[in-house]
Amino acid sequence: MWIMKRTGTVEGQAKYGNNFQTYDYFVVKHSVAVMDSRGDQLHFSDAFATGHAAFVLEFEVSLLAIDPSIGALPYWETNNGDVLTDAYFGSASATGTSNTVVDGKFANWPIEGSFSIDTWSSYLKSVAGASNGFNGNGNFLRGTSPNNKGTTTVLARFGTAWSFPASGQAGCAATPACWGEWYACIEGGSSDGNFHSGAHSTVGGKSGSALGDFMDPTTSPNDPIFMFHHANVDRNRMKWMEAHAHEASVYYGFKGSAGGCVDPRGGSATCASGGIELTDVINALWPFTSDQLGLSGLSSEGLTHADVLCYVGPASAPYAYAEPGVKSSSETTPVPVPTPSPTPAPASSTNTPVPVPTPSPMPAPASSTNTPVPVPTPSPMPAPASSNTPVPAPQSTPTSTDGAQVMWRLDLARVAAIGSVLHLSLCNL
Ligand SMILES: [Cu+2]
Repeated sequence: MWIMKRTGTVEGQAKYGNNFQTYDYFVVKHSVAVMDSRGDQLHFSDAFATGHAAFVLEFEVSLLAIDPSIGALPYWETNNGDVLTDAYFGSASATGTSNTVVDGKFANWPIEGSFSIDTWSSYLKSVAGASNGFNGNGNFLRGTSPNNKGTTTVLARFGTAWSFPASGQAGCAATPACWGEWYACIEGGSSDGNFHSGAHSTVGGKSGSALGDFMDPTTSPNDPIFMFHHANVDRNRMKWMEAHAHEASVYYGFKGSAGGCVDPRGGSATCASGGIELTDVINALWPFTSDQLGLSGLSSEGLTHADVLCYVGPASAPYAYAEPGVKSSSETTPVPVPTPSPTPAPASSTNTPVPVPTPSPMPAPASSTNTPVPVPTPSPMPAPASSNTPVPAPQSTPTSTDGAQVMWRLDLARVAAIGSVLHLSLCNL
């Protein structure tokens, strides 16, 4: 991770290949998603888990491009002892001047202090109805909403250590019926508290108008603990999906904007006005490609929420999570970053066979239940629609001269009716 922090994009990609990205690439990408003019593309809605799954996976792919022997991105099992120590992530509250983190493996971790979004403009796509509202706070790579007036040039934490019991995690993984209910559970719906945002606010903390970096909702990836916490949140998503495999054919009840919003701060968050439906490209202003995520089952320049549900699920993702206490068999060399808990095992190193993603039958997006033949949401991406969307296995050979596109539409219509029935019974739509 220090190599990602210290190496420029051109140099890094020349050395480690095109999947190398700088650490700040991820901070800025997250910030652009949060400040999208349509509303937050990654939080408060059904888009949270698909968006962060893509985000963490892209980060892992970049990390492994530098050193494949790491095996996988470790996760922070939040019940597994105190990792906010010198041995791991450094202290909270932090012990340096102005609450800077000066101990642990990320001591004096730099925060960009001469930030300009112009540096990143080549990554931004043109999307109808959307524009980027992020340009840092002053010269800092920190957020403006809420205003983070932190001015330290290294990572700051004002909060305290935090843990969330394994029983609470297990409850969220097992109990909620549908996708949105799982999200509500991890955002405070558990009797054990708030599994996702609780870490951000408790560890990050604030002092006056300066937010701890992990608490700044726009630029929270500035704190490296973000990646390890979100790997664990993603582990919970995987467990929930595994426990609800019978909902796979209806995209686990993903409802997009129809599912409403969850505000972990207890307010009334407004859902984004676009970008969070099942067939929308995730974070279209700065999308995730199948190459960036190391997905071989599809080819896409802009993955949709549906794509992630199909290709980054328990049976299809290019990684899997080892249980706490179980070492990945890929750990033949010491892991450079201390692992507070065992690393998730990459698919190739587990005993569990990982089937080639088979996104059939094609479930119907929630919004399509009244429409026999849903039309895919127009995508700003240049890739053809048929490659952007999981295509069900053909049931019969199409006779139309329109070829694959017609086949796809027919199959979608065929399962749409089935899907809507299941949806009604499973998710109360
Ligand atoms: Cu986030």
